[in-house]
Amino acid sequence: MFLTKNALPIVFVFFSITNLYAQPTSWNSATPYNIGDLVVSGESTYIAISENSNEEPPNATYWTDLSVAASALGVPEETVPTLDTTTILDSLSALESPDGNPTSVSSSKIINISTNGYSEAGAQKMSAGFIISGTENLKVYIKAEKSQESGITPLTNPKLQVWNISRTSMLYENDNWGTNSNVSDINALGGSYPPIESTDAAVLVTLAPGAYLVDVFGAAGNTGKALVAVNNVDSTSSSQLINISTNGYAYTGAQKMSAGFIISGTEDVKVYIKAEKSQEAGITPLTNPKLQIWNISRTSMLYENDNWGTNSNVSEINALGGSYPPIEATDAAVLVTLSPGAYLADVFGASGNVGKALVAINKVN
Ligand SMILES: [Ca+2]
Ligand SMILES: [Ca+2]
Repeated sequence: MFLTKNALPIVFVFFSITNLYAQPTSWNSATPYNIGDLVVSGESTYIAISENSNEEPPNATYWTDLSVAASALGVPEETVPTLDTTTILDSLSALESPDGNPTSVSSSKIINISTNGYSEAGAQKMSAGFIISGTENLKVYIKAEKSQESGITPLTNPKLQVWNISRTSMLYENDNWGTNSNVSDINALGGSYPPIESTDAAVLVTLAPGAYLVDVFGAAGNTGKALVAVNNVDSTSSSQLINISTNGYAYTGAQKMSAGFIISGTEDVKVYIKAEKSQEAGITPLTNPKLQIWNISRTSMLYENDNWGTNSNVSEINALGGSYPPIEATDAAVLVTLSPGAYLADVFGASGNVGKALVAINKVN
């Protein structure tokens, strides 16, 4: 789909295709099409995946939406027609869902994910993980703020470290955000991006596709509740954030752990959210976590789950495979389709118990 609320991507994609390749033509019932031909039908551009004539798109046997192909391949839309047919077909077959129907891939993105949780000492610190998918570098803004919630013990003077996923290399470290050499760029982000207090921590960095960890802890070994946020602030990169998880302490009531995320774009996104008992060593885990998804104003609870096996679509969760299905039967998860907007995911013990949990938010289409 070319239609998106983001004006820059529209212009970029449209002119790239116009300049580099033949303009896609309107689909015509009398024209024979070869693999790789581009046509416009309705509001979408399609690429032929099989020779055909008089097979009007959408028709998954002969045509694939260009944005779907681009997502499957992890490349910009304008790159798809330059690839060899085998590469395109292989990537699309990998998208086949268990029922044999091609999976639709949303052009909407998760652009911001944050977690309010407790950071305790040592191994019990709060740690956020995230994945950048795609082929291009992505500018991301990461901050660790003293929680401004009421009725909690805040983490004063937080510090953050960005590590590679294997934790063999610390890539960035910041204690107080004003000490960054690019602090003017952080201020220029505006809105709620710059941290609230001078002792909050932040970095604005460009990262290659891959998986990363962000540790948040008190600069003086102190503990308390902090907000860790990872934001896609890149208006040109085709890469995107597809996953973020946070390991943090969930207490009761206002001291529960809460993750927030924003979906930008115009299409619905299938999102998988889970709350797992932390499997880290040397910590007190949150046994039997429960999960609630709220609208951002917290006026409406959209979904609730205690134990993931009770979901009516549990077979779809199992079909996600890999590390997606929760580890324990008492872990919580939902696989839901959400419209663009802002949401909250609350994590807490099902019986008022407390401990460390993992909350993860994944875009799965
Ligand atoms: Ca600090
Ligand atoms: Ca549970």
